[in-house]
Amino acid sequence: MFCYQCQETTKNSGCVIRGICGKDERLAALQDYLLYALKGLAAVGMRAPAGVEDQATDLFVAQALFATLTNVNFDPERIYALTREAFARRDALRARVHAARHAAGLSCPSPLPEAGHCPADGDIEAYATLGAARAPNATTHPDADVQSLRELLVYGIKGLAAYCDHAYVLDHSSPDLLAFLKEGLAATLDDSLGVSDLVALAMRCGAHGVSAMALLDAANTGRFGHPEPTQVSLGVRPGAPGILVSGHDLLDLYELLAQTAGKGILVYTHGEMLPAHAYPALKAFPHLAGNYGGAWWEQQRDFAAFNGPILMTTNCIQTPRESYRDRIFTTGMVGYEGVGHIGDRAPGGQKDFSPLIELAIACQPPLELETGSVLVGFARKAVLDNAEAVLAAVQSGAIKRFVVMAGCDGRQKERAYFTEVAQALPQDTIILTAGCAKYRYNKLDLGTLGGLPRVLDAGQCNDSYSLVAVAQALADAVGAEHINDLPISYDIAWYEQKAVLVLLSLLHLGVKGIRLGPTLPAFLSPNVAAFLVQNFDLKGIGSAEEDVAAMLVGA
Ligand code: FSO
Ligand code: SF4
Repeated sequence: MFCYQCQETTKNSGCVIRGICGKDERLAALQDYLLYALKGLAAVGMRAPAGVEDQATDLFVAQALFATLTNVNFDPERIYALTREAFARRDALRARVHAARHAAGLSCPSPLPEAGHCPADGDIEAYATLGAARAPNATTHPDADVQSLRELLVYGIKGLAAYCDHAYVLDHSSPDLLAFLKEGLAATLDDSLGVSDLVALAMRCGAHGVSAMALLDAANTGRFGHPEPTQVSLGVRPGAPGILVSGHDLLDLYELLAQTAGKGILVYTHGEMLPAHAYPALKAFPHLAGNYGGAWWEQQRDFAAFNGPILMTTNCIQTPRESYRDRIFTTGMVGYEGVGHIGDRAPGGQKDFSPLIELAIACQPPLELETGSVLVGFARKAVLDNAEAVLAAVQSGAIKRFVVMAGCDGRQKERAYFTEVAQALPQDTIILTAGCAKYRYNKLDLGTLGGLPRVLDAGQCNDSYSLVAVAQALADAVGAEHINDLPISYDIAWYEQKAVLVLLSLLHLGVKGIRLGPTLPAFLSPNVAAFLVQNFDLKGIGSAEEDVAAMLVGA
């Protein structure tokens, strides 16, 4: 196997024996073959004349891509089924495209790449063998920079696919976004595209990332209201069993809350579900009891102690320990071999969470891990409602600098850097955060500034959009030409492919001088990394002390 799509890749080079995430060789090969099939399907889709496009297939591509993100789907049979479906859709679409082009008197532009017509037959082991031959290091392009940019594009597209799926779950659609997934995937099979074409595609991927995050923001706020500043309890309410919900899918949480109402069961959030407490339609449920535990990588400790059922709505799932294996459930695109799965909702219906509810009633209450609370809910509306005060504080010099510390958390001890930066930033700075990166400092008492907490938590990683909206509003208010002219520094933590998309989105917006850590992506070739340094002043992280000193003078 060879996989280097996430920040925790072995030796910051590539996982070759088994993924640090737990992905084994067979699953890696099956995922590689699924990606290959999706690229073939996309290549066929790109030839469809107007009127032959197939929105259901385009959405399928997004969902199947989502299954290949880090820590989403560890179920080989599910990946195999998705690959079979990809090939079946490819072959059906190819027949329709062929007939439509023939009827319109159109000739074939060029031969389809192999992925567009290879045989679809094979059992799961045959697919694994074929997939092993399509690992990123098995299909390298002779030009290392083209290879690197293809991977950058694929990982950005995976992040885009995940956010598209989240928005579509809430009935917010965008054919443009799905069309770009197709275009970008097909481009990675096109040998006529060189470095400058692929750089342009990566930037367009970033532009679509901004649109996807805006779409998801509209979907979440349209359905659940605008986040409001909210104190979230970190302890447990005594005496009642609980269900723990993790991941990013707010609709799953909503339906679970509705189905558990009045049943004597408390619902707690974990990891990236923490921001749910700020949404009016979710916080209205009195049995939404608090947030339990830390970031995704602490789940094995947290889930063992929780005692009740756990629902994984999206990434990041880790190998379940025996102590809670029969209490953890997946749903949506998440999967884990041997773990209970809650099926999709029928059109207009709800998911059926009764297996978790029945189990919860028979479980002990959670063990308390900590006490206290954290403050969430500083998404764009909550911050902009305070715009005058924020602006006055900036103009008077009371707020000297904002530091965007969005992104992901992870296991590596080097991530202590982000805690150290948060602690070392002076009292006249504000930290803007989104994503699970916040767990490195959101429980510290960093005080307030001008009536605002010094850590403004906009929400999940997709709510990085809120941070951009705040920066843009601030730039407009002070008459700055570009958000780069504001006193804002970026110190971003990344882990998986949604974060790659967030990075491309920031680059598309022209943000310069981003620090990215704990390491730069292994899939950046030396020349591609140098290009990002030269054109965007992208930097790796240094020591907390040096970086804080540099950020305070705008470097
Ligand atoms: Fe984190 Fe995992 Fe939100 Fe990611 S829980 S790491 S970038 O999946 O999606 O921030
Ligand atoms: Fe390794 Fe990350 Fe790939 Fe898992 S997702 S196999 S940890 S590079």
